[in-house]
Amino acid sequence: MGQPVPTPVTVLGLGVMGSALAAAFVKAGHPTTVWNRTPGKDAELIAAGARGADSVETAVAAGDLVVACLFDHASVHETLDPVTGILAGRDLVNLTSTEPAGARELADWAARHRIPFLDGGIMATPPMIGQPGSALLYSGSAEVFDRHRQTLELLGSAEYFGAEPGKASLVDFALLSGMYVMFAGFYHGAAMVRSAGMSAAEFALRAEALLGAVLSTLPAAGEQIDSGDYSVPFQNLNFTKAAVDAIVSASREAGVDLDIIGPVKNLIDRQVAAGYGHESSERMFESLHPPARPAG
Ligand code: FVH
Repeated sequence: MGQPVPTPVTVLGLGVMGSALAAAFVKAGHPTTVWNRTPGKDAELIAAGARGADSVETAVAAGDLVVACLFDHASVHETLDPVTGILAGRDLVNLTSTEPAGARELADWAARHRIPFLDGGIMATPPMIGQPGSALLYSGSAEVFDRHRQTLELLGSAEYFGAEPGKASLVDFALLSGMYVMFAGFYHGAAMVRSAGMSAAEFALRAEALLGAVLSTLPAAGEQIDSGDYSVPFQNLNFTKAAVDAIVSASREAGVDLDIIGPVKNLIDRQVAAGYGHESSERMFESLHPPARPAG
């Protein structure tokens, strides 16, 4: 039996990320057609073996799998609304960063136009595409995911989160929120130590070591949050409150704004005021008024 014929892929959007995606498909031998709104961004890809299309219509017509990697939700509609007739029956994977509600809206739009649709979130930077550590999250049509799983794995590990089209985007944004808040905490610390003459670069080495070490406690924290039982503390809220109050005071002394650490103190204070000081610090999660735990 011969090798399976590689799926013809179309990539719409040749920004830094779209170009990296297209390059991964070309490298793996997929017939790859590329299109970009502003001409001239396809030269390297064409030199590597891609076919450049001068219109969205031509590009879409060339692909069994159409990957959109555009600026935002509005640019996806601007690009695809005029070509729904040609897209009908072709598999569309949207890798443009789109909010969950936007992903659901696109899924409804696609269903109305008979376009099998999968939404995706990219947990990687452009140079990471196709390299170990690149991860892409998908939700929407299981059929599209199953049909193209091997092709999608060329970009990074491919994880499917189910038929609800907004779920991959929700997980994507939840992960990014953790990342941004962690970096903001680093910026706060760097501002504090600057008052004593330490550079951010020097502080970063220490922060990297500490944060790297404590990250391994996340799975246990997640399990405790899911259980809803905070009665056995790893570190109790009274202890954490004393530490964060001291950080607030040291920050004031260093002349650093409390915009980042202040809300953390508020989360703790609300639980302590409610009488939970002897329970685990993970209880500050409850200050966020999370929705009820899923059954099971
Ligand atoms: N770059 C990254 O690290 C992140 C990683 C996580 C996921 N994001 C998302 O990927 C989408 C594309 O990101 P990008 O880095 O390729 O972005 P740019 O280099 O700015 O390229 C944007 C492309 O979108 C085209 N475009 C913009 N507006 C329109 C429009 N109205 N109609 C058609 N195309 C449009 C733009 O074309 P041009 O300006 O060259 O004509 C670029 O091809 C994005 O959702 C990230 O959040 C990347």
